[in-house]
Amino acid sequence: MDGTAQLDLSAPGLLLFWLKTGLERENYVTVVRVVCGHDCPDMCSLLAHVKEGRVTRIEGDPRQPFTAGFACAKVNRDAQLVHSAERLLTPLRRKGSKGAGDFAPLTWDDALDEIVDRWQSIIRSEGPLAILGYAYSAHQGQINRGLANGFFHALGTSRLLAGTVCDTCCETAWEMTAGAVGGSDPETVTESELVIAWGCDLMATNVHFWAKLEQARKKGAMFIAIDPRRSSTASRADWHIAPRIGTDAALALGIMHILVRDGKCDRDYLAKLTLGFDRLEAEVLPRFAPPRTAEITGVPVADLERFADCYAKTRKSFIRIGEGMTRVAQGGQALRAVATLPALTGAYGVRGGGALVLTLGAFDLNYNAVRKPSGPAETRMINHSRLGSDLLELKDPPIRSLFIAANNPAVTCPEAGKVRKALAREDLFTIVHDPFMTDTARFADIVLPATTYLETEDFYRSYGTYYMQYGERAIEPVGEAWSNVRVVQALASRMGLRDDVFSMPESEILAKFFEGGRFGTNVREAGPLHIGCSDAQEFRTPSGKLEIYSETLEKQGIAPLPDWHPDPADEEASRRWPLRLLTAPSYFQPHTAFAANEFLRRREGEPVCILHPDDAQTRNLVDGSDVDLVNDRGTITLRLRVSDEVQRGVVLVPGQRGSRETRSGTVNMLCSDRLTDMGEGATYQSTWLEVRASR
Ligand SMILES: Nc1nc2c(c(=O)[nH]1)N[C@H]1C(S)=C(S)[C@@H](COP(=O)(O)OP(=O)(O)OC[C@H]3O[C@@H](n4cnc5c(=O)[nH]c(N)nc54)[C@H](O)[C@@H]3O)O[C@H]1N2
Ligand SMILES: Nc1nc2c(c(=O)[nH]1)N[C@H]1C(S)=C(S)[C@@H](COP(=O)(O)OP(=O)(O)OC[C@H]3O[C@@H](n4cnc5c(=O)[nH]c(N)nc54)[C@H](O)[C@@H]3O)O[C@H]1N2
Ligand SMILES: [Mo]
Repeated sequence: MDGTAQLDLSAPGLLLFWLKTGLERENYVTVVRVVCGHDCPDMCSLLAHVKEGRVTRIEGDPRQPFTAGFACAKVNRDAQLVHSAERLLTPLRRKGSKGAGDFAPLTWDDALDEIVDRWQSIIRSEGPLAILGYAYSAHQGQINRGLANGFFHALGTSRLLAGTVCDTCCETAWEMTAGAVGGSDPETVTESELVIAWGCDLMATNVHFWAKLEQARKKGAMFIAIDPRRSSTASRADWHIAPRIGTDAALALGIMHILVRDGKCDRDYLAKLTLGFDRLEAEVLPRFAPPRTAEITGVPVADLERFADCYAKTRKSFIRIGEGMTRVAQGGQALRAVATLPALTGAYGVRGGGALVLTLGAFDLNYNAVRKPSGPAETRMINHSRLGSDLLELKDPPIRSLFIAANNPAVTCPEAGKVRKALAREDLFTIVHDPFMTDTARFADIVLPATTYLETEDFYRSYGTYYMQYGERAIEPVGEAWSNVRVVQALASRMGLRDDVFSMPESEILAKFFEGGRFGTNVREAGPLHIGCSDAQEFRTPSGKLEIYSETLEKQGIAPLPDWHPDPADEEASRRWPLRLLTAPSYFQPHTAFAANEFLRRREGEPVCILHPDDAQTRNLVDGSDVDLVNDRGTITLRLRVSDEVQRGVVLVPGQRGSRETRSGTVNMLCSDRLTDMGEGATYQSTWLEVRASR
């Protein structure tokens, strides 16, 4: 905050103050409390400084205890994103061929009329299932995301099984173990004595947790990072354990084997609050003695012993579980095994102990009022990871029109080559709603300019903390940009939908989330609200216990006990392609939502792949050269960096970068649309390939 400013933070919502330097009109600065709408577990409360209708500065809001007054290096610069010269200012209609990016402006009325005409004709001839429409996660507001999906629900179109590229595997696996509940409160990590970031690059994707962790470390807590690569988090840990990709279940089971062997289990906790430990102990753990575990994971026996010893010493052990390790063929088993570990020492029973993947399950909100206002309960669901093949292959009826908001699947979905091939279909009427001309938007028939979160008001709830908050809009929409809410309300009215949510302002829709629920507070005025969380982990499984053995999984034909087996399809692929893909969001360019911020693009640098020096040497590849990444799905070209931050046999591709930045293609053109063992998730890291000099 400016040293000269007087800011009254006690008044919620809109805050006005003078700059002492002058009383002229241009010196009015409005400070608006907003909520960061980007896809991130932290959900910052932010203060947007606004002058003459423009955001001039963004800073963290000191009144939010978890995000505590600092914003990450990306969001700090969102004034540049919202006022970027690359913003789309009007609706556009395609002139050239699909993908060429040749468009002419048209009015909103003409654009909406054309969309509605086409949809009505498609519905008349082939029914609503011939339309697929969705909004994805780039606007985390429950109304901007939810109402767009509610609109397609009410229309009875085909719908997206959303989240499969992201968290459905870890969410399902957690649910099968602990139930539909959140994990440990991240704010209690300050009281932990041992903190483990298990497959989670805190510095990149959960930076406010890192700040809390620092407080615990000052009090003497030990910090261990478990990650196949030396991530920026791992390089700052007291100890970095580097298992092979996809072997976390074996690692966790190996640690459990030692805890049992040495009599270090909390038998009382296991008997009272878990189900099936006896079977795990008899049927699974004997196979994970240290020598075999070391062979599978690549973690030396001495390290396994030391890790088990550290873990057994305290119940105040907090495991922050990341999503990355579940994006492999056996990802669900990995999560279930890691989530079982805190039960063995009883860590789930104490404040500062336990595990956290997501907190979503704790928010008992009436989402359906917005997401499912009316329309058929059942419809045809399309897995997000299979978007390309479904658009190409579905019949009875085929998809004739596609509406995408807040998502860039031509870059971020698996089989991105298939996605582009599908988007190029001349008989697919495609509408893309985005603030920017993305790789996906280039294929659209109609592009609609979207606002960013700074131009919208909405209700937010975090997926990595226990806060919810209403965020006001900081500025009026840039150009002719419309929010997701405004677009779907205008479309709903034209399509004749009568549900009240399609004609209410956001501030009234807010109340819908709380109908019949347990939160009675005036959320709009309250600022950041903590919903409360018990110190001991609650279990909402059928048995009311932590289900090490899951009957629900058994009924689905999935192994009911956490286990690890080599994956036959991965083994087969690895015989043909010697390197395994490792992928994770990069710090300055996670996914593509910040691609229009030139400063952040430059800070991230050009798109690269990273190989271990030995792998580069055996292939005669030198740092800084162009290389082709090749497998059965295609070839892409990136700049090579050589570094021992990755293991031998692995190629790391940070982030997902668009066509204008990469030399050719994007990494997801190499990733298969195979699904995980649980939750139908994406398996980006079950991708095998070779790296060669580019010609
Ligand atoms: N600032 C910011 N925050 C974000 C996001 C963002 O774009 N920006 N994106 C958000 C989204 S959508 C998501 S899904 C989350 C994702 O964030 P995380 O949950 O942190 O998951 P990933 O970044 O996918 O992977 C984290 C780490 O897992 C490691 N890893 C990969 N495979 C394995 C494995 O087999 N075993 C182990 N132990 N580790 C492995 C990777 O090397 C990586 O360092 O972050 C969210 N947070
Ligand atoms: N190789 C590989 N691929 C991955 C991953 C990985 O780790 N590795 N991670 C996966 C994961 S976890 C995720 S969540 C996905 C994310 O993938 P995407 O959902 O495609 O995320 P972004 O690339 O950020 O694209 C979001 C788009 O929404 C736009 N947008 C922003 N705000 C708004 C708004 O308010 N309204 C509208 N209409 N549009 C808006 C942005 O400009 C941007 O174009 O990627 C997945 N893909
Ligand atoms: Mo994600």
